[in-house]
Amino acid sequence: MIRDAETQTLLEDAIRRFVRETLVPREAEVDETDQIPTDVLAAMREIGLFGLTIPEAYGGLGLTMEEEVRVAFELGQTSPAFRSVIGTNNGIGSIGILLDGSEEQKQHYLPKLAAGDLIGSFCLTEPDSGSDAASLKTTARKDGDHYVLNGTKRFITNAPEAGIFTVMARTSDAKGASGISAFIVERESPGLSLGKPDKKMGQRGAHTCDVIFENCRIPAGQLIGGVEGVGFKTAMKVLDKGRLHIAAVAIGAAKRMLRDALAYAMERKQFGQPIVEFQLVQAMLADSKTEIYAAECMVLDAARRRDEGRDVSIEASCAKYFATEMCGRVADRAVQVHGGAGYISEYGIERFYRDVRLFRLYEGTSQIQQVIIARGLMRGTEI
Ligand code: COS
Repeated sequence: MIRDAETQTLLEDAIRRFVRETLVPREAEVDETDQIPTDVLAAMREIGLFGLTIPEAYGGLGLTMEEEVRVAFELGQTSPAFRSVIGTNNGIGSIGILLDGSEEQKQHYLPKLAAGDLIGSFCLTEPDSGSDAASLKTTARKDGDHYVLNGTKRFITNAPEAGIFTVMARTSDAKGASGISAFIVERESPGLSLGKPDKKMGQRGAHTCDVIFENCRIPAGQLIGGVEGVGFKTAMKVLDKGRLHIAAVAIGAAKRMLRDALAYAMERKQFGQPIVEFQLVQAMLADSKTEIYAAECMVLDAARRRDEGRDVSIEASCAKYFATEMCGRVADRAVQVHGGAGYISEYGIERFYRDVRLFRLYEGTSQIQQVIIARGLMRGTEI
């Protein structure tokens, strides 16, 4: 549904207030404890953050892509750990079901995901299959009216908290993408276990770990959409949308870091004046603003194209590539503007510097986005 402009503005204002009043004051605590406090999680549930993108028919807010990226510009302006906790339910943990699931699967799982009563997770990456996703080795063997899964999935976001997993696994000996199917696997399935939580560089409070399948039996009805062999395409469509979302979050984070750098530069005095008066500092601020603006225009354009029903695979990769690399440059400049203060935890900018590094890696590295864009050009994508 397309909200009227006034309702959308109210939603963005409410999220902006929630970010500034409720989330920002708890950022340092989340980084130190590696946990999102339960009262914050409850407040996120209360204002509907887990179901932003799930259609209203299934209990969510049903945001369009443009509305979603505008909300992500706001949510991005605090620790990405908060966004990550709701990220899978709004993104990679629900989109596969939404795009390719049967009506029964949607009705069974989406309302619980939208309410935040169930956490969804996405299992594509494996120890030997990262960028080359079609080389995955996890198998799902049909056994009567069940499938039996074997294999290990790696770096799975929100796995420690998840109640369901969208799992890509091989259902035939066909090589590459065509042998892959997608399943919904419940946490309590016999033969499913979790590895130890990963110790990450940043985004503490958002948890990842291995998901291990050892003769894990699931009912055959858990095959997404009831069709074998199309799971890789489901995963790619999920990532097309996810990449636009990550691009928008990276823009939010860049805005926050620029705002913090500007505030510091106006306050900090050297050589008898605020350092913001020095043109070399001004250049870092101006370059950051220019690049943020460019990325914002890209993401909004790609989001509008997707809302028109167009294929945005290439635009999503362009947006993710540019916005996340831009965010890395802004993070680096923000630390530079802070000088020594940028390197100690008190000012928070070193935490952002660590947190945003992940944007250039997950949901496809920058180099994978370049590959997708270049292949598109070779196939005739409009220049
Ligand atoms: N939407 C729909 N279908 C798509 C698609 C998309 N965006 N991208 C590819 N496909 C289809 C192709 O059309 C092809 O179908 P046909 O065999 O019917 O022609 C099939 O999927 C295989 O595509 P392709 O040959 O391009 O696959 P490759 O193995 O060459 O690799 C890349 C494709 C590199 C793009 C893929 O492996 C990838 O995205 N890797 C990164 C994975 C990633 O982001 N991991 C992050 C962790 S998950 S959070």
